[in-house]
Amino acid sequence: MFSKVLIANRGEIALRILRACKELGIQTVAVHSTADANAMHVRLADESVCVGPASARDSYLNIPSIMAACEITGADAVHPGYGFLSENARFAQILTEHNVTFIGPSAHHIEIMGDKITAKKTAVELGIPVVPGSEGAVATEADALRTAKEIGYPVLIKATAGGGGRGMKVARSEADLLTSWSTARSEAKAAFGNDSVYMEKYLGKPRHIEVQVLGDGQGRAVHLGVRDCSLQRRHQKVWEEAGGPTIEPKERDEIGEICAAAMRKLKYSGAGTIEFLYEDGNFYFIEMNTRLQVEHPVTERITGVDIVYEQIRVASGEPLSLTQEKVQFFGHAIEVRINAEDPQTFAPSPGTITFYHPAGGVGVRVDSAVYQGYRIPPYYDSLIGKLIVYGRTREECLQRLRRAIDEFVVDGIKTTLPLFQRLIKEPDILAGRYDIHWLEKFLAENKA
Ligand code: MV4
Repeated sequence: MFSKVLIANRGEIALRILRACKELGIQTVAVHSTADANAMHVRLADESVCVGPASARDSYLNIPSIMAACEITGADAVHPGYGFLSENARFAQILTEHNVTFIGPSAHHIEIMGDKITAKKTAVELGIPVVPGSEGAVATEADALRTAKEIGYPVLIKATAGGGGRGMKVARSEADLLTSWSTARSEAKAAFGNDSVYMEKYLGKPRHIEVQVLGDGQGRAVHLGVRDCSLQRRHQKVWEEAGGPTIEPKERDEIGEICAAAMRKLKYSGAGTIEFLYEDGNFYFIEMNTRLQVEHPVTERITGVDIVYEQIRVASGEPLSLTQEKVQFFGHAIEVRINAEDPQTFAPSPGTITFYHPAGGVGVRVDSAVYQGYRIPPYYDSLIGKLIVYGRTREECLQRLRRAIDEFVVDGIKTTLPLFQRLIKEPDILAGRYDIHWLEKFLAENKA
């Protein structure tokens, strides 16, 4: 096991990792920007190193600075959290070359999944169902026209180097196709420095369902079931569920086992999430995230598995502590993301928290790194906490969520809590009747 882990992140996820390290008896090193000198993750770590100025690019994304922090403190591993350097293959490679363990998959696996065409080809080879589409890049006008005709309209053109929704264009008919294709190419070039695009059948009303996997890099892997993350705005998830509501246990086990078997074949190491679109009872792979995700606690809640503990264990070379038979699912969990944002416009709302009272009680978990008097800096993403609620049934979970939202007080800034107060009254939400477009339609129709 490691003796000292450097946490290359901030906010609630830095705390989450710190807590796992403490429970494992591992020393912790926090890194921070000058803007985060008073942050909770710095206070709770055994040691801390300032790695640069406020701008993330010069601090949390600054590889030489973070390498120096490893060197100075003698850390033997780095946990990257999510965002920042978590899916940077070069960072994983550099750490490995300096005999510091990257707590995550190999640079090779990060790279494969970072290129969306390679990811999809790999998925096909591993027997994971994918969205019908082009075989590889669509490089010429003739190629685009022919492929779209084969797939059938509407089609979606996606950037090979994209992901998370950036660089996509829909073509509804042949009349739109060449414009969509060339726009997608130039946008991809501008955003990623790579104009390669590919094409897929456009699914009109899917749900976003993702499978949590864990592998030990030695050919053992398990799945921890699915999460429904369809409630999103501009590719930012807002509310995530585990335990349903649409996916039956049998379907969950089938898609889960396909994913776990794929990870065994790949000898995947660490936590990963395989993202699908789900429509009319079918799963279609879209991409894989090779990191811990924001919404991992809902899976932890319904399986009892500590995902961060497992990540650290397998990174240190130990085999996975669980087998698929030992993974059991109980009840339902929902996470809502509390962002420092205006609940109507979603404009960021940094500032000082003048009063803070998190919800508590049975079935409630709060992952946050804020406290009363904390000043939220304007430089980073607006997530200030996650409220995770459990119930034996979805109904019980929703009742608890309702009372937990009522209990939660964050004063001095605007937060997304009032949005959840509205959502929890919506018949579609209560019935679990929503797809990836539901929230944006709701917001457009209910402008206050
Ligand atoms: C799609 C799609 C419809 N059809 N692919 C958006 C993010 C990226 N991960 C993939 N995305 C989509 N791919 C096909 N063939 C619709 C989306 C999509 C979406 C997916 C998941 C969650 C939210 C979304 C919001 C808009 C579009």
